[in-house]
Amino acid sequence: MMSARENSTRELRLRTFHLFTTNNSEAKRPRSSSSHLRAGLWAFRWTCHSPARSRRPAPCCRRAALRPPSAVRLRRCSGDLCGERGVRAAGPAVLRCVVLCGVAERELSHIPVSAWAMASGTALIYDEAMTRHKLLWNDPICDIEVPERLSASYEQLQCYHLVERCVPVPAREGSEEEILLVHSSEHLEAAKSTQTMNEEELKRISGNYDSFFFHPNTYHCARLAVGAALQLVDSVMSGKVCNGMALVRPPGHHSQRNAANGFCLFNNVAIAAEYAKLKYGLQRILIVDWDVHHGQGTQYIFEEDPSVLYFSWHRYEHQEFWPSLKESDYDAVGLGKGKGFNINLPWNKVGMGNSDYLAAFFHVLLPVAFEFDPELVLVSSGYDSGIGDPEGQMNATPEVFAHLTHFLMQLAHGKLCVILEGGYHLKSLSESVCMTVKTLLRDPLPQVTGEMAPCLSAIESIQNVRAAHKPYWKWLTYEDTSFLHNLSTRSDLPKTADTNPCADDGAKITDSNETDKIERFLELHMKNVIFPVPPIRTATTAELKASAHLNTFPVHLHVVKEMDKNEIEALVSDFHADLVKTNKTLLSLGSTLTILDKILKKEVCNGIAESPAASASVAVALRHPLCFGLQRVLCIFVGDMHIIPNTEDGKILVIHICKEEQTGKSSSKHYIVLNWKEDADGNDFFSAVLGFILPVAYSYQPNLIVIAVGPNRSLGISGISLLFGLLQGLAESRILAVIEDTDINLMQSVAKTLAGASVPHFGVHVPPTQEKVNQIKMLRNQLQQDWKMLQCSVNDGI
Ligand code: X5A
Ligand code: ZN
Repeated sequence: MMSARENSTRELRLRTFHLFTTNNSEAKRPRSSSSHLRAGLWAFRWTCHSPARSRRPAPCCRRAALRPPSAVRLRRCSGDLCGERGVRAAGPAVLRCVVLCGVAERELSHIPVSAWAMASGTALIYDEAMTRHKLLWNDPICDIEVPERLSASYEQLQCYHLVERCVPVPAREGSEEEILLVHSSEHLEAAKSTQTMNEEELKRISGNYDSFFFHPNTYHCARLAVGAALQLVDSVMSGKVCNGMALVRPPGHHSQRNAANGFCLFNNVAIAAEYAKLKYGLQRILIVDWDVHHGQGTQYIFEEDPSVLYFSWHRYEHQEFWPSLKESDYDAVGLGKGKGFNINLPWNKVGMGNSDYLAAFFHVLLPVAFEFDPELVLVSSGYDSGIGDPEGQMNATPEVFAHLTHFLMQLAHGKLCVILEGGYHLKSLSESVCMTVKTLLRDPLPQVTGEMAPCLSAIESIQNVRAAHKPYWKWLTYEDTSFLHNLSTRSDLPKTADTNPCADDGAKITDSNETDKIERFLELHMKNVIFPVPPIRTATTAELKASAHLNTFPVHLHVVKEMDKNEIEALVSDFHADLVKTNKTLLSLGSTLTILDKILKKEVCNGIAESPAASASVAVALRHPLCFGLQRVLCIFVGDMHIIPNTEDGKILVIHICKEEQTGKSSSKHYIVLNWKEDADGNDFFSAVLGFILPVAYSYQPNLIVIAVGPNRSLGISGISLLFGLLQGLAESRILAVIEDTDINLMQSVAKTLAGASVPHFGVHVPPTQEKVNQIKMLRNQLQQDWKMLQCSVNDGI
């Protein structure tokens, strides 16, 4: 007989196993394991609440409080938050266990809390009822907001077999009380009164607002849209799922306290944020609005509220584009206590594309978001910022939304709620929705297509918003940011040549010919973008698994068979026979190559190899993939590197992170030295990853990534995990980890991150020192001609 403890640990592993099999096999999901899940074999998930955290980074005990104890004893939850059966750990961190399927409590005692980081599952909310709000008369402004936006998106999700991989969550009507969290009772009553109106009356009352139409079903649909957003917040905050998406109509972000506006009646996302604050005591919520319109409604609602950080990029064209407001510009930073918590990135040109959006994330949103350290992330997810949209006229292709989603999944322990806003090109919309959901489900990401260089106008906008926010954010303290007043897009100025050819193409996409053309383009494009996902996520060798005790750890690692000695010798002698000094080195090279082979053959996504000589392993491993015909391998090496690989042919790019200049070699295009010693009192590395490493990596577009940790590493575990987490979006997630370190915590953390857990919590955020910022500045100046995603201002060297 198995003891209760063994039994529950077994369940824990089964669940984890299930997670990866389902995540990775698109169509052929093992039915039996799915019904196991439904039957509640693995019946609980964890979430963590930390009570009363101060908004500003406080002493490190704040973070320490978040770390769960090694095991918790389960007892009934006091019910103050969830009202469900659950647990409460000793200490300030409250761990709640939601018992979904009635597993007896005594069976669940002493679950290793490492399971906590694995809270998993993606909620999908869709209710056909929300297709029953529609325009009844002729109105050329409103006629794009059609019911098919919802049904087409859902059908495309079905087509990719994504629906069945999500946890279905029903929508509900938001209550009047919930709507009143944001809206006035006058507004609520006006909306309610439209249910019984005839067409003429509906048309008249619609005329009271800018760009809105009422239908007799509108009020019901809008309440469902609100309720869907709240259901999603509840699913994520209760730990039932880790993240999710709600497909809703009508959208919300233009709606204001007292007015409908821009196809929006109630502000779904704003209500969700207020609800999360109230019900879960959250103190920091991030709203990312990637819709192509400015969510002025959301801005007004949170303008003075420092607990909600609102970021929006939007087509602006010097206030020419709807809603044509002065307060949509970069200098609207928030009011009163909310100063610094409203971030507007106005696009002054149409045709912005993948690289412009990524640059905005690297140089504006992500550093702010990491410093803000949200407890929950909400996305006002409009896809009218995607290619083919008649409103946005931008050029971003669906796969970029996978990357944007992936970045946001690294915040707030992965607690991410994506709520639909706009998006009016049905094909572009539905493919982008699929990219988002696929990423939420932790599939490997497709490569972003197109030249990786932001256009001049995008850089100008980025520079100005950075300048506007410099007083409010520590990471900007030592950056030189100055306002740029003469913008290249001002019509009274002579036009400067633009670096991005796409951006010059401001041709209007209005006629149906254009729409069809983009539809055909996307049909083909997505065939190239979607790729078969390897059946196994993370590979390791038996030796490592035993030595690092990773078998007691709830991450499913696939053990690969090792090569025999002769085989390795034969392979190694082709490259660097001289490197192999000991038998042990030879064997570890064998493990490394075995795992690498599996990655290159696409049998596994990623893998971890332990090596007593990381430099040697890396030197061999770096040449091996080139024989497979890969064109670009990115190697990030942390610590002392004894063998510097030859990078002259451009097929290898090395970023070497070490304590001080020890190689005597200075940085060049393909060999970059970053002297970075992580601060002992807190984490300052994220600014280097976001502002430097990611832009270089995205500019390079590698086909494979090798991240190696050698001796004498200058980064802590969280910094290294952050590298793994953020770089996973590249190279179709093909990452090989080579680790020369006996630190089990490092191994486990890397394993977890590769297996798809969100990055662990960092130490307290400290701003990088002036010296460190200067180094990045110098490297940026030296390299931004080669690696164009580094550009974030037009002053230096463009
Ligand atoms: C949600 C959304 C757009 C309104 C445009 C009015 N609204 N011209 O995308
Ligand atoms: Zn929009």
